[in-house]
Amino acid sequence: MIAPLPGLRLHPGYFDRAAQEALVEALRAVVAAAPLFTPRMPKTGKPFSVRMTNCGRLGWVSDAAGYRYQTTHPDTGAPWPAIPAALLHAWEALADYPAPPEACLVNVYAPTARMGLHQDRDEEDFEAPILSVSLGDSCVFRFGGTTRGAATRSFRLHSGDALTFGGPARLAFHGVDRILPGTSTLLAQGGRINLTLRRVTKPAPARG
Ligand code: MD3
Ligand code: FE
Repeated sequence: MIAPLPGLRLHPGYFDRAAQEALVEALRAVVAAAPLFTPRMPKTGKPFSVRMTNCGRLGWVSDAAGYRYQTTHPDTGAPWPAIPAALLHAWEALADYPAPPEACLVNVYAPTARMGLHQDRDEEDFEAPILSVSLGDSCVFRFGGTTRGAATRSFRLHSGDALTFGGPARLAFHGVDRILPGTSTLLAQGGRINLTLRRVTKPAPARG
């Protein structure tokens, strides 16, 4: 048994079924304004198995030129739609951080999609936690230490779960080993959606 890194907080079932359905409706509007795109690996251009979009002032994108945050959709050039209010409320309740999130990455997993072990380090501000919300089919989530070689452990994330990653967990390696098809009835087509809310820039210091 590997001790989890301090700073990881799991809130199982934070969103009840009605709240999950409302989030899916809000995400339909997000995807209508900002269509899903297939990110590609820097340099190789190899496509991710996960499709993505974003809401918020800044969106995370990846293509042959690299990983970055930008204010516009890579295909349409339009600004990203607003972050749904229910997610802003969850950030206020769970993030313990004095500034709002700037980016909400929407990852859409088909039943065979996965995400390799990685760190999230394209942000300027590592003091803010990351808030993740799972919807749809459960997945096997893998979580390790702050070096690639550190021991990892895996656990399942279910529809409606919220997690915050702050402190040492903010820079932990993590990934999604696999989706567990047929474990949720939330999404008619099956699969999984993950929402990741992040602060990207450092907030202006409070004046006093
Ligand atoms: C731990 N997404 O978008 S969410 C990502 O399920 C990403 O789609 C996965 O990793 C997904 O970058 C995992 C949980 C998560 C998100 C960000 C983290 C865990 C994290 C950042 C630091 C440590
Ligand atoms: Fe990540």
